[in-house]
Amino acid sequence: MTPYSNLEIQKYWDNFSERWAKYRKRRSYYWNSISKYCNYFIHPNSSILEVGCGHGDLLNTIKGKDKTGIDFSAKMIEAGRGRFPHIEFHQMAAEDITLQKQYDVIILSNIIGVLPDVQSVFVQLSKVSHDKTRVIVTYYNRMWEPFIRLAEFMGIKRKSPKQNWLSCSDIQNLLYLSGFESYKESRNMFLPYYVPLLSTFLNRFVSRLPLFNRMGLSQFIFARPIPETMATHQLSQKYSTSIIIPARNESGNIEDAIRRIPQFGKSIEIIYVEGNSTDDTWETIQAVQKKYAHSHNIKIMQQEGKGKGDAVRKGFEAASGDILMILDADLTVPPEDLSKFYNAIAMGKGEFINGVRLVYPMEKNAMRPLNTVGNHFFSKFFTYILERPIKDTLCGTKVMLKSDYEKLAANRKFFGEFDPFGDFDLLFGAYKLNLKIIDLPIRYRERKYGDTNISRFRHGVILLRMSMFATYKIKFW
Ligand SMILES: Nc1nc2c(ncn2[C@@H]2O[C@H](COP(=O)(O)OP(=O)(O)O)[C@@H](O)[C@H]2O)c(=O)[nH]1
Ligand SMILES: [Mg+2]
Repeated sequence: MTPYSNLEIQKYWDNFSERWAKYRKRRSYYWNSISKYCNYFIHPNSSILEVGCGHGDLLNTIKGKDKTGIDFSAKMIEAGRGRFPHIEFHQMAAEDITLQKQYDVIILSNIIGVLPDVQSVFVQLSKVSHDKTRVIVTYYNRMWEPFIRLAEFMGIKRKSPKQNWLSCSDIQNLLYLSGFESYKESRNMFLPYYVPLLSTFLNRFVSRLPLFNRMGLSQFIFARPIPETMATHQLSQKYSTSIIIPARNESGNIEDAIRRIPQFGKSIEIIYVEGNSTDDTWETIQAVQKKYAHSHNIKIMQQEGKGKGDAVRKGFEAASGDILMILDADLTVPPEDLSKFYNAIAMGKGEFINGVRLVYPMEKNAMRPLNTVGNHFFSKFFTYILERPIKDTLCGTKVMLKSDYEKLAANRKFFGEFDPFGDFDLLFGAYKLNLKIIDLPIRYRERKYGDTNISRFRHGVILLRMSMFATYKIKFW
């Protein structure tokens, strides 16, 4: 049964329906900016559900293959069907969702402020979610409450029904209580009206700068269903893994890698990708493949192109495992630790597992001082850009599902082929795919054989240039 307060609100929206289209149109700059931001993270093939869709204006401007909207106001739904015939509409209370489908993306845009019981709505979302569903909650930033009240008082803004004014952590907590974890949040927008140049400057630039980005009016919270806990035997049966080992002048490390990689998951495939070596790395790889043929599934290949990034991409293409891992051939990331990466992704702790060298103290010569300073700088910088704590960007080991990598590779033109090392390419791609990125600390070791292939100054400049480019593509578009 719909609670009494709900009926009152329903009446309010029914009455409002007639003026809704006009009102949305007048405020289209503000509303479109919300669709635009959500669209950045939505794949065009996704199925979308909007809860509290009104006439469906947001759904109409959002990417997606099939779109469904529910709203408890019959008048809103009726008008929506007339305006947007390509959207599937249902008159339905958010507290009692009876749809039979699971959606890739569920959006609640500026509705939680007027729901009498937000938690009971969030609980409903489980019915229409699968493991990889993304929930996007948009809402006013609570810091703006006095200004919005003032705007309503002065008649600049439409008077809305009494708002809940939930803070970001209130919303995250309500999501958590309902079975969802929020893994990323962001804010933007200082001027919700279009004033040529000024709006662009304030909204696209200033509101996205550090510190200012806490104050934006529009707030976005990204959440996903909390993964179920899994018994150890389930975990070990869940995925097969491909470990890609890029190698240039690593002859003395090749066999150690095989000896030290532990057993985990359903099965392991090891892929060596050699390129541009001046020592006998390739011969060693061939010999090791033969020597371990009885016990290990080893593929070997040589790259035509240059650089680690190119080698990793070649290995990823050839991989047949469910999970893709990179292991640097210099074994500075201990191969024994790969099982931690497996557990993290198989348990669903994260969807992109980022190795981190900067948590544990390092072996004395593992990283040169200037590299350490550089790495700390990039860590701060990336935490800002990617809106998640990213302690290290350049650790050799990064892990993701092959199915996600395929989407990342298909979308590579968005960032362009700009990264010779491949680390940023993967991190940015994962951000754009809206994956949950998590750090996994490892103990970074000294190289036992050979020399680094990286030249600090030349590559440092390339990294800076890539960061600038990414800042533009991720933050200030
Ligand atoms: N196939 C291939 N592997 C490379 C190339 N450049 C570097 N690597 C490998 O990529 C990994 C990381 O390189 P490394 O020289 O250790 O860089 P650092 O860890 O930043 O000092 C190592 O396993 C290298 O052997 C390349 O051009 N081709
Ligand atoms: Mg190295």
